[in-house]
Amino acid sequence: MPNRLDLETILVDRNDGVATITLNRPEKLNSFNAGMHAALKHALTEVESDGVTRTVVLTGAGRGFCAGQDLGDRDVSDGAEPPDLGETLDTLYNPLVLKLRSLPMPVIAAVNGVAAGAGCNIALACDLVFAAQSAKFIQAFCKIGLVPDSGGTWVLPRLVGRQRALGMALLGEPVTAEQAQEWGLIWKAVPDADLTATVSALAAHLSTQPTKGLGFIKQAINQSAGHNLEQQLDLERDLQRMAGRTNDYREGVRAFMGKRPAIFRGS
Ligand code: LHQ
Repeated sequence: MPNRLDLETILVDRNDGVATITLNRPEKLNSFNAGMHAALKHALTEVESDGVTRTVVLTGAGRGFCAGQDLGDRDVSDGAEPPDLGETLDTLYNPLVLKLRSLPMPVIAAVNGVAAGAGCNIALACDLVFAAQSAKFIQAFCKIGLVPDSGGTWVLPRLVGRQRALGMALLGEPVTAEQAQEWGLIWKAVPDADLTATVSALAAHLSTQPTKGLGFIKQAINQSAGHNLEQQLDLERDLQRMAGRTNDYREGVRAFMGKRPAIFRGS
């Protein structure tokens, strides 16, 4: 499989601490091929290390967010060697999900339209998910004989419980943005026309907040799923120790005591 970097498939806009990453294969509902995976990996590596990005927004170009894997990318004709989809997950999707979850700043998914298959689960790997009211969340895998991947079987029961997770995964029916919000699958459904402004305002706000502290919060919540209470208390202690050594903690307390707005630098 080629792993070339197709930069046109991923657009990156950086502005005042917010990096907006747009999946850009609209004619294929932003489904993933190897080139788009490589470009997204490159973009995420850059925003992680550029020293200025304090919030990441992930969205899609055109009428969809992402329809998962590009199904035209595999030879499924009679006589063709069966593809090793496990390898695709190992090398492309799993590292992507882990990267989104471990970025040391908030990642917002702005789900502008349908999020299907791995596209749905990549949105759910982000920290806060906003969706346009017309967007739909579809665990499409069962329709083509596959298993929800990209963390779907892990995140769904944790977010919405076993029954709804199984309903989504076994039936592959679209879940509306409003239903998704009601179930706790996503943070908020907003009118289509308001999605960009709502997410931009939130991203701008988050980029003025104590970025290191937000990164520690994200780490604590993410790790809680595999911890008992004692382990989690230990983790909170370790993270709080680090948070207490940040400049932003000092600034936050000084601003509170001085009855003035805090100016957080993300350090
Ligand atoms: C597409 C796709 C698509 C290519 C729409 N591929 N062209 C991981 C490991 C490795 C391999 C296997 O997969 C995985 C993880 C996965 O993600 S498996 C699940 C893959 N995704 C799906 O099964 C979803 C397939 N798409 C759909 O069911 C529909 O397109 C949805 C429900 C997302 C949207 O339906 P509509 O709004 O009616 O749009 P459409 O079907 O007309 O799609 C628009 C165009 O996009 C169309 O092309 P065309 O040339 O006819 O205009 C589609 O063929 C193309 N497209 N999804 N995944």
